[in-house]
Amino acid sequence: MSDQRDSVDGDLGRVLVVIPTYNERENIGPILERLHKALPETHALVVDDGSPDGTGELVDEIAAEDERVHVLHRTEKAGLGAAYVAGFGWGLERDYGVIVEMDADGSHAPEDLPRLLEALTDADLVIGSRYIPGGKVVNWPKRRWLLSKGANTYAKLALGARINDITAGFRAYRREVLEKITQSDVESLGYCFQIDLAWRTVLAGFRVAEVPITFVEREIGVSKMGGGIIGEALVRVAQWGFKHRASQVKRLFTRS
Ligand SMILES: Nc1nc2c(ncn2[C@@H]2O[C@H](COP(=O)(O)OP(=O)(O)OP(=O)(O)O)[C@@H](O)[C@H]2O)c(=O)[nH]1
Ligand SMILES: [Mg+2]
Repeated sequence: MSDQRDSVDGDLGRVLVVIPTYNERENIGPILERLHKALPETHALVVDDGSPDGTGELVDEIAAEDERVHVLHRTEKAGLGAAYVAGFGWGLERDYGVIVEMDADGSHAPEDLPRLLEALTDADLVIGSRYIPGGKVVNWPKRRWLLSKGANTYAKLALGARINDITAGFRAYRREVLEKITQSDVESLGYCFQIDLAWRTVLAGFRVAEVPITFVEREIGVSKMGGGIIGEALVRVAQWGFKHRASQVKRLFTRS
């Protein structure tokens, strides 16, 4: 096998794809296969929160046969955000130069990942975006589309961030970004976690790029989306927006 790396720019280093799972037994095998077909050298870290359906044990079996697959077992379901933060920590302790967020349910196509990595050559965070030309969503009822689009418009207005899909969960970070933005605790859980990290990236002065992706709603398994997740995002985003605007005003006055 060649020692060519899956990242486009050799300087970016090795790639780790972090995949959080909760009851994804039927999805995880096929998604890992698709990932390695698209990017044979890339490593995957599955972060499983003790899935009752045995997802964690299944990935243990896969990992025993495939050195590119790793598992982080956590004892209880603690939310997507906490699972990602644990996964990032695992990756940062090792020599990965790029860390990717990807769902296990097939919504994020591993086949799109090479394009995300390519865009990292000129950016520090690349977001797979549904809401730029060329991006789209498949299999969503109108209600769900409106919710997602509404959340993005709300966040864009509240924060003034120039990101079209700030809630998207398919993204690639240079390790330097995660080293910096996870220095302070990340408490956001659901939807809001993605907004939180993107906003931290912007505030820290890193470059954010978006590439269009097709998002496909899960066919197998159960969604974990609920009302609490939406409420959390509404409140927190308003707080961040207010804080940002207040600091802008303060700066204006201290300058003059
Ligand atoms: N480790 C861990 N993974 C989770 C948790 N909640 C969700 N996940 C995983 O995070 C990914 C995204 O979760 P989904 O349930 O698909 O959430 P969603 O994409 O907002 O909603 P749907 O696509 O409608 O199902 C999937 O791979 C889930 O298995 C959690 O508490 N812990
Ligand atoms: Mg999903």
